[in-house]
Amino acid sequence: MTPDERAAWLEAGRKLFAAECAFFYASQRLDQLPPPAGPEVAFAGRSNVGKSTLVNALTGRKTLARTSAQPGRTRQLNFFDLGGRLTLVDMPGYGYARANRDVKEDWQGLMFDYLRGRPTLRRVALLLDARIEVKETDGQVMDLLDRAAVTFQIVLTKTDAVTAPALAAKQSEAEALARSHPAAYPDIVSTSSETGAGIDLLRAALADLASPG
Ligand SMILES: Nc1nc2c(ncn2[C@@H]2O[C@H](COP(=O)(O)OP(=O)(O)OP(=O)(O)O)[C@@H](O)[C@H]2O)c(=O)[nH]1
Ligand SMILES: [Mg+2]
Repeated sequence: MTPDERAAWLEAGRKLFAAECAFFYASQRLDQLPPPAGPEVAFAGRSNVGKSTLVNALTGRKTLARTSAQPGRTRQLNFFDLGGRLTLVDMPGYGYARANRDVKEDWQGLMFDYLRGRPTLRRVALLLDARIEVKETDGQVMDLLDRAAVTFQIVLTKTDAVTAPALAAKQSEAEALARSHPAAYPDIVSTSSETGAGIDLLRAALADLASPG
């Protein structure tokens, strides 16, 4: 990309995410999803990785998606319409062992079924906490997305909370993971919802998937 192309790319992301963003649907059951319409991007990752906080940071709204210091906050698929051009889906987290067993199986089952079968799902932003080692469940979700041929992009979160060398090591690890999964988008994005680092890059990457403005 030339500097001019890059500036235009970032501007497209800024413009998309400056649009009105509104919550419009929550589902706890797969037969209660909103009818598939425009392109969707889902935010997936372990409980507490920062999915809901990232949706807020991208849209510049502090309380659009509900967040919590306790894992297991988001318990349904929450759908947000971004300017009529892109749907953002804040997902429940996986790997939260303390959830009540039935509830856990219910929402985690929904999540996997959604990821496998949603025709309008254009990409999954797969969040990995920069402070925490990659877990077995992360690998299982990446395998599932490979099998379902759903493109996913690895997004590192909470980069404000690690040292520069630790972040560099994490980025190499994430890039290696992306290379080893056929459904992975090659570029990873390192973000902090706290400082705003990388948020403009992720906005631009997601704007590539949106309906024309
Ligand atoms: N330092 C730091 N903390 C963050 C960042 N993003 C999120 N957090 C914190 O991480 C915790 C979890 O954030 P959530 O956005 O609720 O996480 P989630 O992935 O939606 O969690 P579930 O809905 O439970 O799956 C909160 O205490 C956030 O303040 C970040 O970029 N930096
Ligand atoms: Mg959440």
